[in-house]
Amino acid sequence: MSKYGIGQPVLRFEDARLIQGQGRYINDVNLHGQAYAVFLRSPHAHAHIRSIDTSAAKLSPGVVAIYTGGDYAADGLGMPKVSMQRKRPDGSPMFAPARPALCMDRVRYVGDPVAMVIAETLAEAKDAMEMIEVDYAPLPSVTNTGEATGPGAPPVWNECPDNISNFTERGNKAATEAAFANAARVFRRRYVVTRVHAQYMEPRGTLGVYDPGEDRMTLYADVQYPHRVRQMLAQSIFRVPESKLRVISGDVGGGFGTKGWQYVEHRLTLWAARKLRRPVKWTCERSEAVMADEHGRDNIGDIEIALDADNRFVGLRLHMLANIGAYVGSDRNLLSPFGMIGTVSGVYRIPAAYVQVVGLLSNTNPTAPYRGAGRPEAIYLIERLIDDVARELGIDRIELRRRNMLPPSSLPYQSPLGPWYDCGEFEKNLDMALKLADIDGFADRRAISKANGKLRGLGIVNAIEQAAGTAQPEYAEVRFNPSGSVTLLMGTKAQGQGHETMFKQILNERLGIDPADVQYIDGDTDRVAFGMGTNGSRSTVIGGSALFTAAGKVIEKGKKIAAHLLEAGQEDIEFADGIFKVAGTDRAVSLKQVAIASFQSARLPPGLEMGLYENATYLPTKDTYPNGCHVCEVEVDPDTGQVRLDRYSVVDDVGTVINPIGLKGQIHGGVAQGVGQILMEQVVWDRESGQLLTASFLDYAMPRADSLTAMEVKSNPVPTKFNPLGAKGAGEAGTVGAMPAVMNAVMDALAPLGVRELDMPATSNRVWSAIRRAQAG
Ligand code: MCN
Repeated sequence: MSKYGIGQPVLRFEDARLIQGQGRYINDVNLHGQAYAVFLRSPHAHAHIRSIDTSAAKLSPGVVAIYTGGDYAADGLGMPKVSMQRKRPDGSPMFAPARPALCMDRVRYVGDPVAMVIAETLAEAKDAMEMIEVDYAPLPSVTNTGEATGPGAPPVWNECPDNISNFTERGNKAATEAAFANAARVFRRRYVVTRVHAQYMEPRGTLGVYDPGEDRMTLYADVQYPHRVRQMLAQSIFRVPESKLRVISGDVGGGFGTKGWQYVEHRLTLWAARKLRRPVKWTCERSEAVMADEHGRDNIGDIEIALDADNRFVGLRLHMLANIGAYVGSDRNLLSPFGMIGTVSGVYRIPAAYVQVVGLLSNTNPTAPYRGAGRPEAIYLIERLIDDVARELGIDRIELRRRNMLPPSSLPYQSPLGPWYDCGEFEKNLDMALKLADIDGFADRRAISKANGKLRGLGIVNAIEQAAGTAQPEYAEVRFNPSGSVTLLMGTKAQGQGHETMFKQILNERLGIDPADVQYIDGDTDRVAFGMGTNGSRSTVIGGSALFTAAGKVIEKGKKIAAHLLEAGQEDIEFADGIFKVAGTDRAVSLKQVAIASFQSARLPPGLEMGLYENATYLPTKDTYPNGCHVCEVEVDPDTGQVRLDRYSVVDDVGTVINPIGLKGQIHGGVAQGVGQILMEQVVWDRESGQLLTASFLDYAMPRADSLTAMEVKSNPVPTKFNPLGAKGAGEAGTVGAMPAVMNAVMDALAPLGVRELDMPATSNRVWSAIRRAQAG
């Protein structure tokens, strides 16, 4: 087995470059003559704009231009399209208000952009921005999900008085009602999933460029889907052929879903660059990011489960309110709560289930997929509920889970909410994780904690999610150069996942090519023919399968050349480990020699086209279902309410593991984001004024190294048969399991004190208050 093949713990090739400061992030890109843009953003959650006066600002030193919504509208550019069709609960069409590039008559959340100032320097742009006079007439606002609809909720849009944008339902309502009617016991709970911001290491940025010679625009931006961004900008905004636009996404310092799509700053800097005939650059500042970006999650789930007399689950019902923000700028703003709610029945056999999701408008930033995009929320709901049910029934929560879990013999399994689980060993994951977590030692550890005046809690969670979906294909191209080295072009876009290493491993496994001979390219629409980009943990499965398929075509063509070179019949040629061989002989030629020969007409069989470059576009036929078990142990100080993460163990099944180190990194990072959300992170607005209270790291708490603990991660791979690699997605799996695992551990620690209700984030203050409330009865 090659040291670079599939399954090898190869250190990331990209890191040597990145840790030496040689990465090329968006803010590293600077062009001669560029001007600097800043955005004036609304200080109000909701206000009517009476007037905008830019006259004094325009005279400020260094100002190149100041644009408002009127200027943009006058140029007649288009709007992004929303293709998802939904309805409102009364059957009327979905209310999906488009977001303007710059607001004209109303602002609808703190941070809504109102004007763009462009100047010779960043400082001059900021100075001028302060001189713009906007006369706002503030309006009542609503930011809180639970208050966004119903009596007294101020409408975000006059055209939609109840703030209900859309409604989705899934499952069999009648069967579920019957299951509840006949059940021995029914349990109901409300769980709140808070709103968070991705807080990438690198805030967003864009550099718009116009080439008058070619009448062509180039957008440098840290986006996850360069080709889709190009298509949207070309077709919907600028109405030019895609060939008139290039999108380049270089190194990206974290995306996590919310750098997925087209932000207004992209089209505005491009538009301004074309108007001004010079590059226009915008870099989001850290203090601007929470105001400027899409956010993640934010929903309230009322979930109910029905059990029979043997404590088997017979029905599941969920009514969810999802806060989608002030606009539906693209399909992305509809994706999170809806797309993945199918896995809310978890790894359990629940014959009847029914889910309703109501998408609510509010005076907040639009929400969009953020690591897990609905799947952490789904597992959070079911796994918290199971713990609460077990506690209320006074039975063992592991036993309750085992009793209801889907055994391998029941797979493939058609869930009542849509997903079709093809394979997995859920109970084995659980057994392995309990062992890894030393569950047998928990009682002793709890006793020690107690002796020290602390509470210890254990959270055990079975996770499953739907990843690498079938909706979009992916592209790969393997290009040999005349000297036998290779250029590998991928339609996915790395944001830190280690794609270069992972794809070179697949190429090495399939073709035996030394990674040192391979140049890796992604993120440039002029160089890579096509791509859907990176989201939904799809790159390894779909991009990797495209690469596997393209490499297969290399082998097929290579066999023809090798047969000719070895003077053998093509059917006698075998290929393995980078060598073509005449079966049963020692006559062989390497792929590299074959590639070199492919550029030399005299060495080719008659009629065979010269060169060796193959590509493939791969569309999977089935989604993948990564799954696993997370076990978390926390210690809580009852005097301060402080939660300390003490132990964390994960057993994951992501099918074939391409790179165990890369996978561990993904699990660690995903768990860290789950821990962050449960223990401290939250975007908060003042309820009355709608003011954003957590715009900076002074107020928005982020996990640090000491918020985490060493993690034990093991794999229990059950390869899927539905892609040639047998891989399942992994990039979000850590977060899916971590949110419920940490919260369940906290609740387990607090249970002896009688605490039964607590929502995230489990900050010291909230935990302390919950303890005091419970003690007060
Ligand atoms: N991997 C593996 N074997 C598998 C699957 C994955 O070894 N069967 C490893 C590989 O090292 C691969 C990595 O895990 O490079 C991630 O693979 P995959 O699950 O295909 O996920 P994507 O590459 O498509 O990344 C998307 C996913 C998502 S949706 C979010 S959100 C997220 C995440 O990845 N954002 C990230 N991880 C992130 N990691 C970083 N550093 N930065 C982000 O923005």
